Amino acid sequence: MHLSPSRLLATTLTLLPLTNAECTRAALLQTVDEYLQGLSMGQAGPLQNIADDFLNIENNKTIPIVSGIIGNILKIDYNHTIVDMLSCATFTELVSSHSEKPWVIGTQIRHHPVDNSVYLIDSVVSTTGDWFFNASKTLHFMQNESWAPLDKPESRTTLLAAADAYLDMWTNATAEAAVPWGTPCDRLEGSAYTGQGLMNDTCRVGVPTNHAQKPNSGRRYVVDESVGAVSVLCVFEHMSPDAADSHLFRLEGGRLRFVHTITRMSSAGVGNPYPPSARRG
Ligand SMILES: *[C@@H]1O[C@H](CO)[C@@H](O)[C@H](O)[C@H]1NC(C)=O
Ligand SMILES: *[C@@H]1O[C@H](CO)[C@@H](O)[C@H](O)[C@H]1NC(C)=O
Ligand SMILES: *[C@@H]1O[C@H](CO)[C@@H](O)[C@H](O)[C@H]1NC(C)=O
Ligand SMILES: *[C@@H]1O[C@H](CO)[C@@H](O)[C@H](O)[C@H]1NC(C)=O
Ligand SMILES: *[C@@H]1O[C@H](CO)[C@@H](O)[C@H](O)[C@H]1NC(C)=O
Ligand SMILES: CC(=O)N[C@H]1CO[C@H](CO)[C@@H](O)[C@@H]1O
Repeated sequence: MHLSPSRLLATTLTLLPLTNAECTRAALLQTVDEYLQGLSMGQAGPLQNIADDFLNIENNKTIPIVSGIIGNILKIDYNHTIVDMLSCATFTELVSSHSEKPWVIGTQIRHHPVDNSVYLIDSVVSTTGDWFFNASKTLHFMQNESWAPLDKPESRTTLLAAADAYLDMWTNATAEAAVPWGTPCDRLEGSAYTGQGLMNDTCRVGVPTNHAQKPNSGRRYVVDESVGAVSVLCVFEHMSPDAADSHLFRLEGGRLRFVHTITRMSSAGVGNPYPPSARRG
């Protein structure tokens, strides 16, 4: 069939928006900067390009962003971000240790690829009283690790399989054998570390043996092949009450090198990011 010039023009015009329909790394990192700026200022104002269907989830509960952690003024000591271009998402871990109210936070931010607008900020927010919480220790250990880009990126399939095998250990007796344990491997569980001469640089300690437990459910992934990292937010249903959890894994040469965990474990449980006394103003 022969296309008339006007038909051709129409086709070109229809296709034009599609050429813009892609996730950009700069836009993802821009939002992370804005989010960190917002936390530093104690307000959501710096966040631009928010989608109409935006949701803010903290510790497995949907709450207005202004009622959440961003209402506190944080002095951020450390931040580290991985970027998932396929899912158009990022994961950022950050530590704020120098105050009466210290925080260790893991945040996934998801964007619509069409216009890079933010439709979800999904965080695990931990503070005093949470699982092995000690922000200055966490800061010290995090700052000592290298998460630099790998010479040879890890495949998405390898990263997802490793993360799932690890998180399946609570319910599946054969999952432990499927985890690509590395040597050395350092796990930072809250502030409890297996590196720096503390536990012989092994991550294969304290692994669950009671496989009748409830699952680590509702897993949300952010995968960065270039640094061999995968972030998973989920709910630890085997804790009582349910605990909001963040696991960040780093593989090197296909083997597990680092594991970071942040687990919201207060008596208030999932859905109560922090007590009212922690709020600003
Ligand atoms: C986040 O970390 C980067 C270095 O990785 C640093 O340049 C930046 O200032 C940090 N941002 C904040 C808000 O602390
Ligand atoms: C955190 O750990 C450091 C180093 O072990 C210790 O000196 C400090 O007292 C701990 N902080 C709290 C609040 O427990
Ligand atoms: C971590 O600390 C050790 C000494 O305890 C040092 O040899 C190593 O270079 C440090 N690594 C990084 C990435 O800071
Ligand atoms: C348990 O884990 C193994 C190893 O990853 C896997 O092959 C198997 O399918 C899992 N079983 C269930 C019930 O998920
Ligand atoms: C580290 O390994 C040595 C030698 O195998 C062992 O004696 C020691 O108990 C181990 N330390 C820890 C904390 O597991
Ligand atoms: C808001 C939210 O994400 N709620 C989830 C909390 O965790 C349970 C168990 O995984 C889910 O069923 C909820 O959807």
